[in-house]
Amino acid sequence: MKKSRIMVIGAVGAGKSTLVKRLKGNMCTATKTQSLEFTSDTIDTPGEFAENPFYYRALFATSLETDILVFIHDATKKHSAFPPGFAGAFSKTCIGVISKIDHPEADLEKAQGILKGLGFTGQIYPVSALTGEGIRELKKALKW
Ligand SMILES: Nc1nc2c(ncn2[C@@H]2O[C@H](COP(=O)(O)OP(=O)(O)O)[C@@H](O)[C@H]2O)c(=O)[nH]1
Ligand SMILES: [Mg+2]
Repeated sequence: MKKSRIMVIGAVGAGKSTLVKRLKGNMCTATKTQSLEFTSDTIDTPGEFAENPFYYRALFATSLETDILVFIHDATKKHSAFPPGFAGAFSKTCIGVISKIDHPEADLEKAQGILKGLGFTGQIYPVSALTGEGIRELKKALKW
Protein backbone atom coordinates (compact mmCIF):
# COMPACT_ATOMS: atom_id res chain seq x y z
CA MET A 1 0.00 0.00 0.00
CA LYS A 2 1.18 3.52 -0.76
CA LYS A 3 2.61 5.39 2.21
CA SER A 4 0.19 8.07 3.36
CA ARG A 5 1.22 11.70 3.30
CA ILE A 6 0.95 13.43 6.65
CA MET A 7 0.65 17.09 7.59
CA VAL A 8 1.65 18.12 11.11
CA ILE A 9 0.03 21.08 12.83
CA GLY A 10 0.40 22.55 16.31
CA ALA A 11 1.72 25.50 18.29
CA VAL A 12 5.17 27.06 17.96
CA GLY A 13 7.66 24.73 19.70
CA ALA A 14 5.18 21.83 20.07
CA GLY A 15 7.74 19.48 18.52
CA LYS A 16 6.31 19.18 14.99
CA SER A 17 9.58 19.37 13.05
CA THR A 18 11.45 17.13 15.51
CA LEU A 19 8.69 14.53 15.22
CA VAL A 20 8.74 14.67 11.42
CA LYS A 21 12.50 14.13 11.50
CA ARG A 22 12.14 11.23 13.94
CA LEU A 23 9.43 9.61 11.80
CA LYS A 24 11.75 9.86 8.82
CA GLY A 25 14.57 8.36 10.88
CA ASN A 26 16.65 11.52 10.83
CA MET A 27 17.64 12.61 14.30
CA CYS A 28 19.32 15.97 13.75
CA THR A 29 17.70 18.90 15.59
CA ALA A 30 14.98 20.81 13.79
CA THR A 31 15.54 24.45 12.92
CA LYS A 32 12.72 27.00 13.10
CA THR A 33 10.04 26.34 10.47
CA GLN A 34 9.34 29.61 8.67
CA SER A 35 7.05 28.38 5.91
CA LEU A 36 5.19 25.29 4.76
CA GLU A 37 7.78 22.57 4.16
CA PHE A 38 6.77 19.82 1.74
CA THR A 39 8.41 16.47 1.12
CA SER A 40 6.84 13.59 -0.81
CA ASP A 41 5.32 12.16 2.37
CA THR A 42 5.22 15.03 4.90
CA ILE A 43 4.05 18.61 5.20
CA ASP A 44 5.51 20.54 8.13
CA THR A 45 3.78 23.77 9.10
CA PRO A 46 4.98 26.83 11.03
CA GLY A 47 3.46 27.03 14.52
CA GLU A 48 2.28 30.56 13.72
CA PHE A 49 -0.29 28.95 11.40
CA ALA A 50 -1.85 27.31 14.45
CA GLU A 51 -1.56 30.28 16.77
CA ASN A 52 -2.99 32.98 14.53
CA PRO A 53 -6.51 32.42 13.10
CA PHE A 54 -5.48 34.63 10.18
CA TYR A 55 -3.60 31.57 8.87
CA TYR A 56 -6.37 28.99 9.33
CA ARG A 57 -7.32 29.33 5.68
CA ALA A 58 -3.80 28.29 4.73
CA LEU A 59 -4.10 25.23 6.99
CA PHE A 60 -7.45 24.26 5.45
CA ALA A 61 -6.19 24.75 1.89
CA THR A 62 -2.95 22.83 2.52
CA SER A 63 -4.78 20.00 4.25
CA LEU A 64 -6.27 19.12 0.86
CA GLU A 65 -2.77 18.02 -0.20
CA THR A 66 -2.47 15.43 2.56
CA ASP A 67 -3.97 12.08 3.57
CA ILE A 68 -3.71 12.40 7.34
CA LEU A 69 -3.54 15.43 9.61
CA VAL A 70 -1.45 15.04 12.74
CA PHE A 71 -2.43 17.43 15.53
CA ILE A 72 0.42 17.84 17.98
CA HIS A 73 -0.14 18.97 21.54
CA ASP A 74 2.90 19.53 23.75
CA ALA A 75 2.46 17.56 27.00
CA THR A 76 4.00 20.43 28.98
CA LYS A 77 1.41 22.98 27.80
CA LYS A 78 -1.79 23.65 29.73
CA HIS A 79 -3.70 25.25 26.85
CA SER A 80 -4.43 24.45 23.24
CA ALA A 81 -3.45 26.71 20.38
CA PHE A 82 -6.73 25.74 18.68
CA PRO A 83 -10.39 26.51 19.44
CA PRO A 84 -12.67 23.70 20.74
CA GLY A 85 -13.73 21.17 18.10
CA PHE A 86 -11.14 22.39 15.59
CA ALA A 87 -10.27 18.89 14.33
CA GLY A 88 -13.86 18.61 13.08
CA ALA A 89 -13.29 21.49 10.69
CA PHE A 90 -11.04 19.39 8.43
CA SER A 91 -12.28 16.91 5.85
CA LYS A 92 -9.28 14.59 6.35
CA THR A 93 -8.47 11.86 8.85
CA CYS A 94 -7.11 13.56 11.97
CA ILE A 95 -4.79 11.90 14.48
CA GLY A 96 -4.11 13.40 17.91
CA VAL A 97 -0.54 13.21 19.20
CA ILE A 98 0.84 14.23 22.59
CA SER A 99 4.49 15.23 22.23
CA LYS A 100 7.39 15.43 24.75
CA ILE A 101 6.08 12.74 27.09
CA ASP A 102 9.67 12.29 28.32
CA HIS A 103 9.65 15.83 29.75
CA PRO A 104 9.58 16.12 33.57
CA GLU A 105 6.69 18.60 33.32
CA ALA A 106 4.61 16.46 30.96
CA ASP A 107 0.97 16.11 32.08
CA LEU A 108 -0.58 13.32 30.03
CA GLU A 109 -4.03 13.53 31.53
CA LYS A 110 -4.28 17.26 30.88
CA ALA A 111 -3.03 16.78 27.32
CA GLN A 112 -5.58 14.01 26.66
CA GLY A 113 -8.35 16.32 27.85
CA ILE A 114 -7.16 19.11 25.58
CA LEU A 115 -7.08 16.84 22.52
CA LYS A 116 -10.52 15.47 23.38
CA GLY A 117 -11.74 19.06 23.45
CA LEU A 118 -10.47 19.50 19.89
CA GLY A 119 -12.65 16.59 18.78
CA PHE A 120 -10.41 13.53 19.18
CA THR A 121 -12.71 10.83 20.47
CA GLY A 122 -10.62 7.83 19.37
CA GLN A 123 -7.10 6.77 20.19
CA ILE A 124 -4.55 9.44 21.04
CA TYR A 125 -0.83 8.78 20.54
CA PRO A 126 1.61 9.85 23.27
CA VAL A 127 5.17 10.12 21.90
CA SER A 128 8.66 11.33 22.61
CA ALA A 129 10.69 12.29 19.59
CA LEU A 130 13.73 12.36 21.90
CA THR A 131 13.55 8.84 23.34
CA GLY A 132 11.50 7.29 20.54
CA GLU A 133 8.75 6.13 22.91
CA GLY A 134 5.41 5.69 21.11
CA ILE A 135 6.91 6.27 17.66
CA ARG A 136 6.33 2.69 16.50
CA GLU A 137 2.65 2.85 17.46
CA LEU A 138 2.24 6.20 15.74
CA LYS A 139 3.90 4.94 12.55
CA LYS A 140 1.51 2.01 12.54
CA ALA A 141 -1.47 4.36 12.83
CA LEU A 142 -0.07 6.40 9.95
CA LYS A 143 0.51 3.23 7.88
CA TRP A 144 4.21 4.10 7.56
N1 LIG B 1 11.86 16.90 25.90
C1 LIG B 1 11.52 16.89 24.60
N2 LIG B 1 11.76 17.99 23.84
C2 LIG B 1 11.37 17.96 22.55
C3 LIG B 1 10.76 16.83 21.95
N3 LIG B 1 10.48 17.13 20.66
C4 LIG B 1 10.92 18.38 20.45
N4 LIG B 1 11.47 18.90 21.57
C5 LIG B 1 12.09 20.23 21.73
O1 LIG B 1 11.09 21.23 21.58
C6 LIG B 1 11.62 22.36 20.90
C7 LIG B 1 10.77 22.71 19.67
O2 LIG B 1 10.85 21.64 18.74
P1 LIG B 1 10.46 21.82 17.20
O3 LIG B 1 10.43 20.47 16.59
O4 LIG B 1 11.30 22.85 16.53
O5 LIG B 1 8.97 22.41 17.35
P2 LIG B 1 7.99 22.99 16.21
O6 LIG B 1 8.01 24.48 16.35
O7 LIG B 1 6.65 22.45 16.59
O8 LIG B 1 8.47 22.49 14.89
C8 LIG B 1 13.08 22.01 20.55
O9 LIG B 1 13.92 22.58 21.53
C9 LIG B 1 13.09 20.49 20.63
O10 LIG B 1 14.38 19.99 20.95
C10 LIG B 1 10.55 15.67 22.78
O11 LIG B 1 10.01 14.64 22.37
N5 LIG B 1 10.94 15.78 24.08
MG1 LIG C 1 8.95 23.50 13.15
